[in-house]
Amino acid sequence: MSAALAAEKVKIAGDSVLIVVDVQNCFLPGGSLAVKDGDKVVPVINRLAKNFANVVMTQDWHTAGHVSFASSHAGKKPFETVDLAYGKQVLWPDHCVQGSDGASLSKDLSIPHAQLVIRKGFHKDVDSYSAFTEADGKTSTGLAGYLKARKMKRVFVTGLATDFCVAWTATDARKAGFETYVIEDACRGIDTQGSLAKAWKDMAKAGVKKIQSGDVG
Ligand code: VGL
Ligand code: ZN
Repeated sequence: MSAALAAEKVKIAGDSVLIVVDVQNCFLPGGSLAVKDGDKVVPVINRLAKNFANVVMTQDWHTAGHVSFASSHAGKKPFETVDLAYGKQVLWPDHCVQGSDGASLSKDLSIPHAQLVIRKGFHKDVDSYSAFTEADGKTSTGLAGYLKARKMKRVFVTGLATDFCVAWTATDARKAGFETYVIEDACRGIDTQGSLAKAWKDMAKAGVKKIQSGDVG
């Protein structure tokens, strides 16, 4: 890191919360929707988490036969899209089915002090990349209310996948009024049809700040 940047460390305070997005077996090597190098985020997140008094984790938590699964749409394959009532939906391999092994958080996460695990995507006909608002753009998960009740002001987002659940969570955190950082080296992306570059562009436009784990102190 440059000397200029080192002087500008982003301070973690009592009103800062680390959000660990979807570090679940399905998104890790060997999982049904494995993110390339997804496991590499785990040691980085474990290290970061030691510096945060406040940690929230999320869990993608779908019904069997969920609308986001390609298998629920005749003739469709994973990574194709369909138009649903709430907009365009990317279709995925079956993943993170409630109560399944694939839906479990990685056993290598070491964050015993995490205070809340928020589950999302549990309505059969609506996806939820964001930990704040479902893909219909209006159904709240309750996370913004929780964080506000806990007097949180700064949100640091990490986890999987950069271009979907991390990006949507970070953008919605900004919309809810939180100062929002995404820690790039604590995330990995899926990158389908240019989604990773687009996600970073959209996040920047929303006022989300991109930093590295070494910038936090
Ligand atoms: C995710 C695709 C489908 C994610 C979840 O965690 O980024 N991506 N469901
Ligand atoms: Zn999902």
